[in-house]
Amino acid sequence: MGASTGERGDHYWMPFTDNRRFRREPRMVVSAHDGYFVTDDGREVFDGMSTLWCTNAGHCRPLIVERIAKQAATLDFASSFSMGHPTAFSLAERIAGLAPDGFDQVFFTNSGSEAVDTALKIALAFHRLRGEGGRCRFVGRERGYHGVNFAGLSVSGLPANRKAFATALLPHVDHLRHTQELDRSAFSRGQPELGAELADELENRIIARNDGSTIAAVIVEPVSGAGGVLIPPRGYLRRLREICTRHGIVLIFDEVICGFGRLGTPFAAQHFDVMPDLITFAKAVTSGAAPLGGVLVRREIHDTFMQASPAGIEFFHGYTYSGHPLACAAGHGALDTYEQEDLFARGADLAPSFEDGLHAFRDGPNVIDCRNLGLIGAIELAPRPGAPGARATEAATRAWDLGAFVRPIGDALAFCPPLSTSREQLDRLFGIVREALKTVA
Ligand code: PXG
Repeated sequence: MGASTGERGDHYWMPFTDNRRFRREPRMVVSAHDGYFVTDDGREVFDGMSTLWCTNAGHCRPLIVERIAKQAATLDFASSFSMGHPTAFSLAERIAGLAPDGFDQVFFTNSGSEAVDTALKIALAFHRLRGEGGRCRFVGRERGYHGVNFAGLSVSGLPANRKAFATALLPHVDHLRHTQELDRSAFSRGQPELGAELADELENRIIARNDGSTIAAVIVEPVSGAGGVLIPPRGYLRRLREICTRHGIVLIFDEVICGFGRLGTPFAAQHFDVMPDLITFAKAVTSGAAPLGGVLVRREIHDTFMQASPAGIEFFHGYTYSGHPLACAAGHGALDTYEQEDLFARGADLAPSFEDGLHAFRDGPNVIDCRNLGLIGAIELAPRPGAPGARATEAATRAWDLGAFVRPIGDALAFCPPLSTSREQLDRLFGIVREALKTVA
């Protein structure tokens, strides 16, 4: 822990932070490189979470830095409202090139939250253009995280995030149950074998009650992250796809965490070989180096907008900074780095060691589950009686002091290392966490 933030001023209201505690116990990073943060007291801390599931290529990577600097000196800003600049068009083309076949349109936003709200709006407007304006319901899932804007929050399923705003969320939203079943699937390596039938609830309960013709979209994270790293059971996503197809419902994969190599493929849709209708992305599209998000849109949906809209603007939606030149330059730099260093394949190569390393915690103190897919995983601890979350929070704090950043989510410790992580760095990360767990009763 470094000095207080006092000399830096106390005017910054930090997001998703215990601000009062932070002022007493600040944690300041002043620089970063590759897989490491450097703290204000000069320590190197391994970033075992790609910061917030973002820095898939690591920090301050030269190709990204160069692209941003060059863009800033050439065209710092131009709007994308009825005016264009080449960096946004060329990045959209590259992202569409990585996406599954048929996803050839990209709508840029500045964040994952905006990407989610944009996708939900595209679904509504698409149905309306086809004369199905009665489709006004959305379906999300318990423990899902789809950002913090009103629509995304409405389909999210994290009670703490919703509580203060519950009175003002969207009406007509249903939630599927989540897929974590520790009683029958704890310690699954990769996808749990059991549980595909959990998807049937969409048809048997939600559609049965409301009629499929009232539902605009179903949104799920292929692997949910902020809800505690929940890996979908084998066959589950395919069943969701089949049910949505039967009822004409738009299926949205929120790939804000899974996108850009986390599962070894550019997008999770390719890993699972299940194609949604819309894919949201953000975070690793720039390896975290600049705020950028977006929605990948299937050709038929985009065609509908182009063909069925009256003359003029086809979609009354967008952000001042949609397709911001600096963010798009950062995106190019990230894609260059992924390509040149073959990082998606390197992540896939590291995944078996990551799995072995995580599952070696099986016999550790208080460990009730280890789970993983690609380079995302979690160790779940039994909650301390009367103090849920305390064990994981203490373990993560201890790990930080020992030189590794991991994220506590409830009583799970989440792991999401950069795709560029070496085996030695992985061993050291797990070694630190093992030390930290020893000290947490
Ligand atoms: N969808 C998913 C699947 C996400 O993980 C968002 C949307 C929203 O993205 P923005 O860029 O608006 O934050 C996210 C973001 C956590 C945590 O506790 C996770 C996220 C954000 C903040 C905290 O792990 N994910």
